Amino acid sequence: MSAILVLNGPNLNLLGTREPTQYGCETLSDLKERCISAASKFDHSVDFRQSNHEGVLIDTIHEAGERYKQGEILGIAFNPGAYTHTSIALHDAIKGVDVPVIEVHISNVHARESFRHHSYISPVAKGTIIGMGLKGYELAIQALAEACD
Ligand code: CA2
Repeated sequence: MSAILVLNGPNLNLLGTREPTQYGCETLSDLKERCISAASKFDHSVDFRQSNHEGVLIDTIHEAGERYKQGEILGIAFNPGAYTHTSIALHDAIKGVDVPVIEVHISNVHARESFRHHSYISPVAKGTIIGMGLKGYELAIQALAEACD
């Protein structure tokens, strides 16, 4: 059994507490359950993490690079939160390791403020899933589980 790393960035610990129109009513813990259930359909496990700190996210991506090399993980479903739009450091971290990353956004960032339209992550991601709510994480898990590379 391999694992899929589900990594969430800043403020996503607040899921389900505010802004239900953008992010729905489910909590981060509900999201974790969804991810575990989605991965179990492919006999995979989930390593579910959230951090509000850019450096912790970078360290987790570096660690994932090592784990991918060892065959321990299949890839990362990554919602970088607002760091999507600001972080060259996260861009460089993903570029610096060999691990497939699917970028996930709960809301349709292109239908929101213009500062959310640019992503530093998309050019280094294998793919992006945007605006599909929490279902997007399940789709990312499916994509990583069914990938042939
Ligand atoms: O749509 C997404 O998933 C985002 O990555 C969410 C980020 C936002 O900055 C990105 O532009 C798009 C924000 C996550 C904050 O989540 C909250 C959830 C509930 C209450 C407050 C914040």
